[in-house]
Amino acid sequence: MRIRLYSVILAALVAITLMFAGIAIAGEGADESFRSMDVNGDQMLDPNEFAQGYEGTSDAQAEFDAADEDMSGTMDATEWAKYQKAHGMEGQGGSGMKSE
Ligand SMILES: [Ca+2]
Repeated sequence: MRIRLYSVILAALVAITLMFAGIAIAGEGADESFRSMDVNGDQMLDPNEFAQGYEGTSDAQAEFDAADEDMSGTMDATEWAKYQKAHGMEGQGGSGMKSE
């Protein structure tokens, strides 16, 4: 009986550990520039966060709206990655691999 209880607790601990590992991996997977712009750490860029990190010359809000493909009012890491790619910013300022 006692052994059975321990194995249940052990299984729960393993599940919790895996859950946190998954969260850590997801965080690491996000682009470094995205994470640095995501001031409040909610894994989304809002227009203010984007404007703060934006270094271009055109209107930041217009750029944000263009990048916000699903018009959700926030930019996720995928939309940010596409935006960077479209603007030749891929891997800039990050730890990405350089080709030669
Ligand atoms: Ca955010």
